[in-house]
Amino acid sequence: MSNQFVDSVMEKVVARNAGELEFHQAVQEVVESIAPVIERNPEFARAKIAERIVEPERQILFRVPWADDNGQVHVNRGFRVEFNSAIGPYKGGLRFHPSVNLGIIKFLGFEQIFKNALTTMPIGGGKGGSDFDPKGKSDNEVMRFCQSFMSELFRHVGPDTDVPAGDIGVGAREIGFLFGQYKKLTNTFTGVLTGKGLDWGGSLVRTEATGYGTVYFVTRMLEARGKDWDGLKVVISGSGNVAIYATQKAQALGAKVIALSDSNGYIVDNDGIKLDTVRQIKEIRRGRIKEYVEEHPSAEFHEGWEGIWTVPCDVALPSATQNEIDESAANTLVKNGCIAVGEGANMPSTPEAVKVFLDGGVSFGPAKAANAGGVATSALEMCQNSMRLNWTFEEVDRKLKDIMDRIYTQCVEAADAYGCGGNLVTGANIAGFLKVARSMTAQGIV
Ligand code: NDP
Ligand code: 2IT
Repeated sequence: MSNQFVDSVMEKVVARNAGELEFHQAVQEVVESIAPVIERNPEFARAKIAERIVEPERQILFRVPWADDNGQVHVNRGFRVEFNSAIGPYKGGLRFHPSVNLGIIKFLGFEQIFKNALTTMPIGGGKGGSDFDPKGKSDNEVMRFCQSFMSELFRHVGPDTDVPAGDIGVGAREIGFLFGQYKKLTNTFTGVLTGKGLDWGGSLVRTEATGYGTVYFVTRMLEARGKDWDGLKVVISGSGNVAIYATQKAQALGAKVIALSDSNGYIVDNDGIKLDTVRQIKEIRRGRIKEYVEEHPSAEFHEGWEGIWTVPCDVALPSATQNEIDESAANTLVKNGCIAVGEGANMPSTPEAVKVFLDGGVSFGPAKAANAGGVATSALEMCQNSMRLNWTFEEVDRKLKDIMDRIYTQCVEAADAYGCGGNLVTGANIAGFLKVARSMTAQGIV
């Protein structure tokens, strides 16, 4: 029955979304996990919850024309996939990267449904973005692009409808330009975006939240093995928002972060990464990670991002992009003694890599649980915007920590309840699914 259910859902998903491999991959994992839930809850089967949840409620594709500093006109494609609103307004980031296509936005939007449910906050799932590449563009070019993007998106979003935020290539600068254009077009000052600046409606800790949250989640995984961060060697891929603040928190808890990367290659500093240098390069200069070795000549730079997983470590926090750890990289990590993996990025491990980790006794924190701290803090930003007041750093950080603890507990309990104790992948999928499935059932066939 389980296999039949998985095959029948997947057959339709593949036929209806041809060529969208990342989307198929994300759906396959969830559908496999929830097969026993459907078997135990016939009302979900009758209401065709699984078949409905894999179909976005709405998909918006639009033209984004803009002119560069030389007056040349460019045309990009904009996306917003409003996937599921059963438990709250659509919520999820915007990704600006040349690799963006509909399948990638759909995989991210689908993951977001379950992640957002796990946060315990009232937020539905959505994702958007563009194949625009902010790298090498001037601030004015980025501003014109963002204004053009929002000139279409504004009619589809709103503080009670759909609330975008950042993701790859979208940080404080882009959120500022997007917010300014939304405000101008609608003449309203609302919490329509999260990740806003602290002077104009942003929340303390949102910048740090995804990286911090991942480290809080892995703290619980380590505790279950009777360990803490003190003295552990940590490898973190990427050197963007998630990687930087995962590094900061892991270091604060006593770990030694020895490697970071970008799409060109990776640095290894066996004395421990000097985060001030990384922040100067990435956040201020918008430079490349290889510039780190100019200031710290005892560190090494290696061409090629894939090699980072050959650096021996106790804990790996993949925090760059999807499918960055394949089966062979996972085998290398296990062989080198890695005991825990926390996914800061979305779907960074291939299904084969996940199997290697689970079979190899590695504590594995799947993305939709481990990196949920970012969107959870976005929901706390929405909360503060609605109340028109701001919490202190300590208050938001304490709430974030509580949320990550509750996510961990939900994953463990759901895995136990379905006879797969210790498997947080299955646990996360089941716990996230149950909340959305109950809500969809209660709300009828809509
Ligand atoms: P940033 O744009 O700040 O940083 C992305 C980092 O990953 C850069 O160092 C980038 O290098 C590197 N990278 C390596 N390969 C790729 C590739 N093929 N495509 C894009 N980037 C690549 O993004 P974030 O840190 O915000 O996001 C990193 C991951 O975390 C993503 O998977 C995102 O979906 C996920 N995430 C982010 C959240 C957030 O709040 N920001 C919340 C939850 C998950 P380079 O500069 O060379 O491109
Ligand atoms: O993948 C993610 O959870 C994010 N990029 C954050 C989304 C958000 O709305 O804060």
